[in-house]
Amino acid sequence: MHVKHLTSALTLVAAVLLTACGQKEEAAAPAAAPAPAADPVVKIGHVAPMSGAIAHLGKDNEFGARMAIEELNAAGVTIDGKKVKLELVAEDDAADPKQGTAVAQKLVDAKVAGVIGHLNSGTTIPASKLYSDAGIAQISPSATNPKYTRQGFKTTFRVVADDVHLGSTLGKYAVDTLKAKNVAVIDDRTAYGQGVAEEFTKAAEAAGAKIVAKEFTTDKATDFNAILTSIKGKKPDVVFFGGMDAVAGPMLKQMKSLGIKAKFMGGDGACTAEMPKLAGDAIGEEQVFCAEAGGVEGEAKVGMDEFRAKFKAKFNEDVKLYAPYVYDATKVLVAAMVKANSADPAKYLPVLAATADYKGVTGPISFDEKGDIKNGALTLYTYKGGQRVQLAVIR
Ligand code: ABU
Repeated sequence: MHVKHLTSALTLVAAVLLTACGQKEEAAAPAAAPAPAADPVVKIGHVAPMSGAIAHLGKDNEFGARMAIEELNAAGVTIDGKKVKLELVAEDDAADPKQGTAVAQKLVDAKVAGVIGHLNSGTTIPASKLYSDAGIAQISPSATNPKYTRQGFKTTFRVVADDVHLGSTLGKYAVDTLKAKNVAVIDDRTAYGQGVAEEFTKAAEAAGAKIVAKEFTTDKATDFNAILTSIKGKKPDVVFFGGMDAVAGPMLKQMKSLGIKAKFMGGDGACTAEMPKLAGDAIGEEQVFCAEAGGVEGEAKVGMDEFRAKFKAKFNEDVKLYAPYVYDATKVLVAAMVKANSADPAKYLPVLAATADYKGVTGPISFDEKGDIKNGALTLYTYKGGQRVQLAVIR
């Protein structure tokens, strides 16, 4: 054999032997234990303003969602025979309608199974179209503008009463209980503020009050001297403000410095535990009256009180307004998935719509044909000694 051919043949034999040895070594290595399969993840979106003037309320809402998700994961959630891990996907809409739709699209793209939020009517309503188009269930724990659930979408739900209920009850209360004859109305031009002020106005007029002034501001304003000076000249018994606590607090301070002694009323957005901090001593004793868009009393209050204590222990903060409603909304959503044996919105949406008397910390939850809470309550509050004090629960 030619030397060159002999060398090639030897090289080939060596290569075959080396490969065979390698294979033998591999085969001899102990097989690695298969990694345990991770629980499938079900993503739940949450949106609220985590920046801007009402970030304190957004944080309150997000804490409510976190608490529910953590409890559910700790207890174990099984869907279709498989243990799942719930994952909160939290977004900040800064209470801004444009940012609201941007983060809604982000949640749709992230394929969340459902959304809790948004906090504001002005963000919740435009975002609801995106969730509806994507077939994703949305439960708002706090947006009270009636339009939200009146768009014919099958995906919109709300666990609080709406502005028709809020505004009409407060308007009647102003006249029947506070004996207001002359009323001034201010709103912040948001979907919520303007809507609740209109409902209040209709009810106060129907009950016999005269609207002596109608003014407006914005949800970012800090100086109200011009509108309050004009209002002062009209001598109202009550000033109603449609807007949030971040504006209501400074407005009360400026009313005090102008010597306006009228009672001050607000809807749920100005009915927070933060108001005494925001208004300081301008909040007065029983000068401010407002309503939360839900509430429990009697034996049902035990669950709410326990929730508040647990919340305080966990986050070292008091509930500011809607955290318990967010907590319930999250649990109602997951209960529908469990009952439907699916986290696919197409499968669990009809089950969610049929929710019947779910026992929440905020009271029983069932939805009407629009997705609104059935038989929603309101809680009237005033402020005394720097504390929010409950007056009555009204259905
Ligand atoms: N309901 C008061 C706060 C949220 C909103 O409706 O804009």
